[in-house]
Amino acid sequence: MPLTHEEFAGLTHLGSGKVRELFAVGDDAVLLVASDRISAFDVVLPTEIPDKGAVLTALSLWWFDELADLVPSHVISANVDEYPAELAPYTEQLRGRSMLCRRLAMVPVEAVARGYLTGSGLKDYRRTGAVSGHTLPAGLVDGSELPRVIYTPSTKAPIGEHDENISRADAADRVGPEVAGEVEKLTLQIFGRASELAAERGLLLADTKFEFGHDGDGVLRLADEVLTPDSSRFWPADQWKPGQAQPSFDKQYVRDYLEAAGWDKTEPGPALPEEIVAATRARYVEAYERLTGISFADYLATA
Ligand code: Q0Q
Repeated sequence: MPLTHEEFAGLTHLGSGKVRELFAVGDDAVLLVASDRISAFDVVLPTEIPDKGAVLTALSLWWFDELADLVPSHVISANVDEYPAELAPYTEQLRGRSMLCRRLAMVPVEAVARGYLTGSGLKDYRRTGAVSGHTLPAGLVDGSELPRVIYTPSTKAPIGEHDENISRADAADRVGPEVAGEVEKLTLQIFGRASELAAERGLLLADTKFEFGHDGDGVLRLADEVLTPDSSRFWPADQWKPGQAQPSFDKQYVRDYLEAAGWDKTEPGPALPEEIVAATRARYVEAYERLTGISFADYLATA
């Protein structure tokens, strides 16, 4: 069965994402656990992708290191053998797929940067000609590269609902102008760095979502997962073709299978055949290895 918070029954469960779990560890730390679950069209599918949680954890950890000169992160450790004693019963279930992090006071807006127009941004653009208050040129289509990278904050919707894009002014009203400005500046800086690195490796970073929070000393830290295929849209650069839905680097095999199966996109979703599972696992591993230059086998061997 997919890893769920019931497998960690002795821990204090703080929340669940579609494919991740959050636990409290003492008063000052949290444990982020990434499952092998995969979602498509907003539905968590019944079939797991082996090692998906470990690949995405490895990728977040690598990005946190890469970005450390721009912004501190919330990570305390990802070495399960150093975790607090209360986690000891779960060491092997946590190995490679978890991060022990500082417990932060989270900034209550999603920090989204977009270099290309798709998803909710495209939807808003088609309705209003703008996204989060950024008026865009006429004639843009699905997958269009934007004239410049834009910061499009959104609300943090409960599970099962969609985040709502808000204006930068609204974000400032919610979190204060100083924090809003710092979050925007960091989001655009990080996106610029990451999109350059991805492009050098043949991947277009279309958009991504960051979460930030303040630690006990008031330091703003980059939190959650970072620049993974679950928090970002990565497209193969050599297949980029504006005017249609772009192939997802990691989920396209799953999406194509589900469309061909005639699934009506309601829960629980069909089981995935093993060849789709294997090909999708390979895509996650390829994304990690292409972006980091590190073999996933080496990561697993040292986790
Ligand atoms: C925190 N989340 C995300 C989540 C459910 C992930 C709150 N360092 C932190 C973090 C982080 N990261 C959070 N809270 C306090 N300190 C993370 C959205 C929610 C499952 C997985 N929400």
